[in-house]
Amino acid sequence: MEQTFTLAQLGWKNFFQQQLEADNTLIPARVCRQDRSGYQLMSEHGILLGSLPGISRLEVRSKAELPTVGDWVLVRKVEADNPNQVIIHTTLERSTKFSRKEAGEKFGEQVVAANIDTIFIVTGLDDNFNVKRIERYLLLTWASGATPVIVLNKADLCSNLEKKLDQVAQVSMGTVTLVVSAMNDEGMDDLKEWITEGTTVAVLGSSGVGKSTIINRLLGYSHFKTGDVREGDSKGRHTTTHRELCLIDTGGLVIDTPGMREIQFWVDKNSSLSSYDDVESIAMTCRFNDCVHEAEPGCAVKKAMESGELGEDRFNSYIKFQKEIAFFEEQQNASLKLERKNEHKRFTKLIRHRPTKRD
Ligand SMILES: Nc1nc2c(ncn2[C@@H]2O[C@H](COP(=O)(O)OP(=O)(O)OP(=O)(O)O)[C@@H](O)[C@H]2O)c(=O)[nH]1
Ligand SMILES: [Mg+2]
Ligand SMILES: [Zn+2]
Repeated sequence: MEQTFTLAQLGWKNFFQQQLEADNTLIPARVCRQDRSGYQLMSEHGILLGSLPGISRLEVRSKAELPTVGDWVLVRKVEADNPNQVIIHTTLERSTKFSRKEAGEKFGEQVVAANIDTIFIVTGLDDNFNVKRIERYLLLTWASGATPVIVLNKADLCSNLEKKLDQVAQVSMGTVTLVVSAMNDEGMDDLKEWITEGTTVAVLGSSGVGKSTIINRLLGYSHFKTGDVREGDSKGRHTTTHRELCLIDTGGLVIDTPGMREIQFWVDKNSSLSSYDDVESIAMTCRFNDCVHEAEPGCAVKKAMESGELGEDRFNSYIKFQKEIAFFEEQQNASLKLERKNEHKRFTKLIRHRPTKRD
């Protein structure tokens, strides 16, 4: 018999219930995968295959508004050869979203995963270990609204764990950090504690860190393809090419994602700076509120660095982040302007092409 799901199993919450429309012929469903053939959805009616009505692609202001993995949508069955074929009517407002800049030259927002409670930030404890990268993922995770958990995988390949844990502690600001080995099936129960019924966990990290291997372990079978890593730097080969949400049979949902080639910001300044609460709260007590912490009198930041309360590395990365965010915001705004301009063109075109009475 075909597998069906309860809404609670799929992560349905009050937040979504409140958005239900009066039209109760619409069926709520959760996007688990998207490819050329359409959207694969999980619902009380089993697995459905959804597509968007033609017009809706034009109606959205940016691609980020189109349904993505993890989204809740309202669908309607259509008369088709395949009884599971549905049309996506509405995308419900997201409770959280993890975004990044689109890959390549583009500057649009790509929503990697929607409605996630927790993000596993996975790093390998092999040659690919990189604290700066963990710090970046943390920043993006805080901006997403989800709770980060740092997962240090491949413990079986690590001989200086204490040192690496120290390095992580410098940037993690108390974020839960778990040491696991998917290969040896170690620490998987610690991960499972975060994947309780109805919660959604996105698994993020660069290629080759073992995201798919971990999820296969959690599932108990090899659902996702895994690939080997390069000798020397332990980098992966971009084995996973699709994002996919799946249900763990002990409850809870996980999203496998392709390793990010380039991790780039898509954030707004205010939410991102909250990951530097420690520095920000010291800076608040500087004498001048436009203090740049260089040579100003009464600079609390300088003082905190002298006393050792604030590490110099931490301060430097804060300054670097501020610059990166400012730069990115500029780019973001420029691309938004361009998008609006193109949108304007499109609509004027539409109007111009409308037949007039004289025709
Ligand atoms: N030694 C060791 N190898 C591991 C561990 N976990 C995963 N691997 C190996 O690391 C390689 C990459 O694993 P994947 O699961 O494909 O990595 P991924 O993060 O999904 O990579 P992409 O899909 O490319 O983003 C595979 O050869 C795995 O067998 C581990 O705990 N220890
Ligand atoms: Mg993978
Ligand atoms: Zn200052």
